[in-house]
Amino acid sequence: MLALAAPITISDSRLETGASEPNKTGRPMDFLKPRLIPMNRRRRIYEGKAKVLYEGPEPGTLIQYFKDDATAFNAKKHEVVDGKGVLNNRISEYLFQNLNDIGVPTHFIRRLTMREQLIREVEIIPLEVVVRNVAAGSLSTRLGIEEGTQLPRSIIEFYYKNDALNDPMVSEEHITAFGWAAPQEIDDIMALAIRVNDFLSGLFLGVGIRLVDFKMECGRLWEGDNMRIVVADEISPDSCRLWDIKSNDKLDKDRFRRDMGGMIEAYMEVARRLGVMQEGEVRRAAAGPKLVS
Ligand code: AIR
Ligand code: ASP
Repeated sequence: MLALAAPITISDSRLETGASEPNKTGRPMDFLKPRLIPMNRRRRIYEGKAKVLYEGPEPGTLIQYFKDDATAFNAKKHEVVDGKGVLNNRISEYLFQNLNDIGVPTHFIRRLTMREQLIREVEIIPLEVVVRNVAAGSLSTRLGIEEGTQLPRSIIEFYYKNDALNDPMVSEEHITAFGWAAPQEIDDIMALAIRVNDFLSGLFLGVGIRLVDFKMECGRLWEGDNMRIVVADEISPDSCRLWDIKSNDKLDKDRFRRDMGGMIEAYMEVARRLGVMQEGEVRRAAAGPKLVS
């Protein structure tokens, strides 16, 4: 059985390296990482609900910073969940590195600190690409299919990334007519989505987790005159539905959306099973007292 008990507040200080963090405590910056410009002096390119993008150390690179903010229902529901950013940074790093390793192109270069990763600057295609293997969430609601029903085949859906419109579902017709992506790009995106789904389904199955569905984003990466579509943003329990294979326990953001509690414990369980955070590191993070600075 999984330990998904009462939510535990994780001390940020225990999870952080301190490197290029907002220097609230007046601690000296980590001089072991002199190449990084302190975060408060970096140029902020974009701030989203769960992440911030900063100018990177070289042209064509950005730094992606993972916040602890959890939002749902277009940010109508918002909470700060201590430690979430650290876990998502690690989990996303692991998944993107694996995708890079098998030749699925992504924006990911390397992790920098507990909350930051170096990425390639891409032109984000304004679509949320959702791949579903098992009925859940909005598919179940929209079509009246019971959650947990295995789908006859994987289904790819597109949503237009627009908070003001609540990310409405769109078809390929809309995408090409309004110029969000060209027909060839849609083909490339779908081919990527299938590869990502096949790979991640297997990877998660290996650690006793069913990949029910996930959302990915794509970007155009320019190399001289050549452009290719790569996987961008993040892949983490914030953007996937992950169910324990035996118990069907939810190990993802639905714990927050549905007020189930135990969100951070679920994310830690995913990190532990993937082996991305040392057993002791996860335990210390969970058991540690809240340090007040
Ligand atoms: N998703 C969609 N928008 C934001 C996110 N994170 C993800 C959900 C779920 C999948 O896309 O986390 O894994 C499908 O979501 P829904 O709500 O359409 O069922
Ligand atoms: N994170 C998005 C929001 O704030 C969608 C979601 O995950 O439910 O609405």
